Amino acid sequence: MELFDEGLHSGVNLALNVEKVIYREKTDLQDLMIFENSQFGRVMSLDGAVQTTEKDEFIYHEMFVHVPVLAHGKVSRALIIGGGDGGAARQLMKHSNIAVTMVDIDRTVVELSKKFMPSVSGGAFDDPRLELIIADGCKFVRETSDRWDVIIIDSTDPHGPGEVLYTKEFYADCKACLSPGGIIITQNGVPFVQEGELRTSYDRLGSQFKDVSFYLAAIPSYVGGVMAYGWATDDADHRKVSLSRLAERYVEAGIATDYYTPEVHLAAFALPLHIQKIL
Ligand code: AG3
Repeated sequence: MELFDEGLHSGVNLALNVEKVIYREKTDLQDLMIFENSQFGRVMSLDGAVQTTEKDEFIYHEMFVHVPVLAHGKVSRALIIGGGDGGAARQLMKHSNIAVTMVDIDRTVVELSKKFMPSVSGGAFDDPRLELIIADGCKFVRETSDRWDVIIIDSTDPHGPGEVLYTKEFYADCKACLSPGGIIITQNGVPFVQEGELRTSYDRLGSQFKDVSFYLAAIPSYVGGVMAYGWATDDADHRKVSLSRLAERYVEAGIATDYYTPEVHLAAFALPLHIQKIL
């Protein structure tokens, strides 16, 4: 049987059985593959790195979305940079009063996700509250004069095309697109194998925002242990939100989740010492 062999981190490879190739294409922008695996269901990879799997995407996307939205408490507009599979958009759509702008560079990812992994976006692309813009996210935030309460940077890792989405300049442009008290969340890799990336993001986000931190979740298809989400805002109160306040907001939002709970939300910000020492 063919093996998908991810060599994203030096010295470690993630091998997944390719039960069946569903789609494979090298676009102008990236090398894309969708295949079937008995543990993870359908798996989408870009440039040889797992991006999304049907079975564990709920963990990644619930924590990406509900943590900032419920910590903030008054989100009416959210911006997703990347996230072409529609997973983050689906989670945002669970909140009835949120309008979403999504900017992804590659229409192919959107179309293939809709076609071959429909549960990931779950109809989000057909929801009138979602505006999809196919463009370079970096250029978009530089040029827009719009404002959002939450910006979710759902990018690939900082190698190749995704690299610009980890620069100080990009974070500064994002900051200019935030409404007062807004929050930015980033995909910051797996600290155990991407220590340098955590440190760099901490410095770069820290140069722009008053309150910068990380929170953690284990995504089974991302090798190396827990993954870190970057958290950046000028309103330090969001991170200190109480459990009772979060629980109230969670019930009021009426969202169905399979990973997120208010308790998990607060616990995710507790950083093990070896991670604190990187910062
Ligand atoms: N965004 C995160 C990709 C991380 C890849 N890293 C890895 N395989 N360890 C993917 C987009 C999901 N919406």
